[in-house]
Amino acid sequence: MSASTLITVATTGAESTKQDVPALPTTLEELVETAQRCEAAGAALIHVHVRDADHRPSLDVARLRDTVAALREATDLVVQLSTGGAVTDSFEARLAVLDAEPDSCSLTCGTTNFGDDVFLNPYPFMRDLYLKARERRVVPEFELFDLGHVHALGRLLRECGLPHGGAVHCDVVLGVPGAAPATPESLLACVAALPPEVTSWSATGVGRGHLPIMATALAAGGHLRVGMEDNLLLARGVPVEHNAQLVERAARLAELMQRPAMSTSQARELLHLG
Ligand code: KMH
Ligand code: ZN
Repeated sequence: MSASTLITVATTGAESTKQDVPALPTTLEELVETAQRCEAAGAALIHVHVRDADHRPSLDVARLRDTVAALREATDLVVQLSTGGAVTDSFEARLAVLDAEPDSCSLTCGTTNFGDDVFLNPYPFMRDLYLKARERRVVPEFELFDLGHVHALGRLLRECGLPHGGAVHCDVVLGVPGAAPATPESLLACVAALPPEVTSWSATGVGRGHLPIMATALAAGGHLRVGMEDNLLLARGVPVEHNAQLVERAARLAELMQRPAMSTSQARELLHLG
């Protein structure tokens, strides 16, 4: 079991609107300020979705490049761009995210119902994204929303070999409406089925399941992802005002479990980033 805990912060996502959630960091200035406070609170990796001037989700490559550069300038966080984007984004636009040259990218291992929508990730797209990430020397983080995604990850690794750097890090995302629920049982079933190539894993609970998922992940040797992409309430009726609150709580729990938050350099070692 890793002696320390990688804390990833997923600050923004593509689903909540600025109008509904004014505290959501949607401008570059807000994102950089958020990243700095989250790094100080114990985060080592930032999962990024960018927004356009109207606060709408965007996969514009110039905007993504500027964001990567600004985050590198202002923090030492590992910068991960979402290739999931929004459910309306094309495969082409999602593949082009890699042209912004992040350290890491998300790679979801299967199609899933996503509320009333469908988040499309057919196997040939997963493979194209995986091969392009390796060619661009970007380290993928495999997003697993369901037990079937865990098996699809195994197929990808068997058929295509290891990713750039050789580390295989995945994030079990539970509680998406339409996918596996955010329960300790789901998390442990997914973890038990992880392919042998996996070198580390984290877990995310969407919505109110985030606390039991965090506690289970820490107890089972996993790492943590928190943030306003996944959860907008600190407790019933108490909105999150800043992503750093969620990171601070995760870091406190990790410390109590005697697996304190890892530094950004430890995160780079874990993920085999140069
Ligand atoms: N916004 C979701 C459709 C990812 O970042 O890779 C996809 C998502 C996963 O958030
Ligand atoms: Zn995301």
